[in-house]
Amino acid sequence: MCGIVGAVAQRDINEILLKGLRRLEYRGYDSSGLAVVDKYGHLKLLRRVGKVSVLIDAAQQYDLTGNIGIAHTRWATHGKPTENNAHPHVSGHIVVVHNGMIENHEPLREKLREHGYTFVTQTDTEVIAHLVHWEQCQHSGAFFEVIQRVVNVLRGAYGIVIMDIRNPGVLAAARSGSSLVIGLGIGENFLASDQLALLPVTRRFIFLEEGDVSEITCCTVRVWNQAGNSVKREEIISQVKYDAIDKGLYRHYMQKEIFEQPQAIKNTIAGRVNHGEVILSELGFGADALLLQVQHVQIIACGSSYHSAMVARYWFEAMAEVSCDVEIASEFRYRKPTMRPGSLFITVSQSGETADTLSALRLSKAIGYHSSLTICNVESSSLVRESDMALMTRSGAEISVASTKSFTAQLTVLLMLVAHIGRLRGRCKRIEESIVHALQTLPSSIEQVLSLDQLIKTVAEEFLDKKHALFLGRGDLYPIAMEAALKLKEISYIHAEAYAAGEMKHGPLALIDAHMPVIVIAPNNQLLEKLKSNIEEVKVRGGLLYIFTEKDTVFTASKNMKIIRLTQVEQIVAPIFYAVSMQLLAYHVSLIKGTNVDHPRNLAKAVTVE
Ligand code: F1P
Repeated sequence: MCGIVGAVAQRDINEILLKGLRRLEYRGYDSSGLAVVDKYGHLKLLRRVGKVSVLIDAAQQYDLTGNIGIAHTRWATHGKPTENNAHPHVSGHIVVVHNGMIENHEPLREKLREHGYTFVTQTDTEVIAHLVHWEQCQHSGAFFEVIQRVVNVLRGAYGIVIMDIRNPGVLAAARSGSSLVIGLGIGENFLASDQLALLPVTRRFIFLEEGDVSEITCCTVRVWNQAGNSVKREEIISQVKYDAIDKGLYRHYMQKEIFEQPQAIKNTIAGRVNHGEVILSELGFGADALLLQVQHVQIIACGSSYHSAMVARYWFEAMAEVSCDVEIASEFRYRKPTMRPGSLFITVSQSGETADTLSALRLSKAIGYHSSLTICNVESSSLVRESDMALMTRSGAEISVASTKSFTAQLTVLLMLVAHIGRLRGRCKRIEESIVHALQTLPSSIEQVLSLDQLIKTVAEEFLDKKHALFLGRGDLYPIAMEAALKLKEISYIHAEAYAAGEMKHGPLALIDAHMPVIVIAPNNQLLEKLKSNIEEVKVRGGLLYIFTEKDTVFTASKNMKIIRLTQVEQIVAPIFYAVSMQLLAYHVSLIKGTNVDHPRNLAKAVTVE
């Protein structure tokens, strides 16, 4: 989604802004721009459609030196991705960049028109620029007070950074539903939507909280909370790796992140499993007492995170013997959910900023859920801050839009949580021991899947001319079929569907012919024989079968049936293990089709708008 960088310093900041934009590219965007104020107080504005490199090339032709500036990568929501709609937006002496979406922009636009403002873009952001200008012209007061008045009338989600050309030593910022971080320097300060943008200039950060308004100069940082009171927010030293956005020797981030999974899982279980036990002490004092009262688990998530939650549902019910519902956040938040007594509300999210998931968490509090827990990859995220408890996935920064290592790390954490809650509920100790053992052997099993990269590539070659694909699984591998279909469609643009294999005869069998590839996830578990009957149904109708299974299962390859044999795996972790083979398949299909692996069209890494 959109990205923001702002800087106020005693040195020239245009390099910092452009470098920052480059480091935000992974979030997905379609245009970019920057505005600086030079030493004579003149505004210099440059915007371009397409890659940040286009903006950087254009910047070579102008003198964009200045000590204060703001920059933005835009992912179009209101108005097409054109140069004119790209941020920053200007109203008189006010310059604005904005992440998020202003829901009441239409009535505000009408009102501003009555005040004589003319709109030159189709964006909702232009409303903010005019509003700040109007407020400042109408009433005297400090810059932050103007911003406070403006945000009071805005509805929706925003992270905004504002510059006043007449006062070119101050940047103002406000956040509600869209993250903003202040980077602290010596004689210089910065703002960004993501700390990654600022790692070349600082490691010291202040994460703004919901409703905060802030003003930074090169030497001062001030923050006011939603109630308008001046507050001191904690300074944090970032542990995020500087080279988190470095591809190393890999061709794509997705490839790198797929191959990082054995290590990501090792990191995720480190210190949390020992002698057959799961230890989740980071849940905090009193957490066990809370979890002991849990009678039901409600999990909310979006996209790949929803699929990991779907797998966890099988696990919670089978291994911790607690009932579990899973729902997509955008559905949950807009129906009128009834709450079962003693329900634990879990959110799963790699970014921790997904707008719908965050709103669902807030709704859960309003309707009285017992307690909330998030499983997340970003410690400083809104979900982590707003949940009662948090369990971090430790997969490291994930850059590719399509989730891979964060997905398998989520499953790893969910499985540990199942073991933990199961133990508290007095479930069989042997289950916990088996979970721990399976998790400890998982990294080496995944290494073996990764060693089949070239074999999976040859399978992928057969998808070059395919327009559709069907993925089948049963039990806890059904959500993995869903995830596999999502991976394939998001990065190769092949239309893909997933079905619980037992559902085939209720409709999808009608699709089967020699042009329809059917990818079956066939682990060596108690459902294998059932699955074989479903495979037979496809086979006799001439379907093109690709069976991903283990070394010792009994399958005979035939004309239209390819068997891809992976190593044997502990069945408890089979969903995590097979997910990796499906990621490799999608990755290679994308390569063969020549699509943009890391930045699939129309998609973004953090979905901060609903
Ligand atoms: C959900 C999600 C990801 C997906 C992509 C867009 O985000 O759909 O699963 O890979 O990055 O967002 P999150 O809530 O897990 O951050």
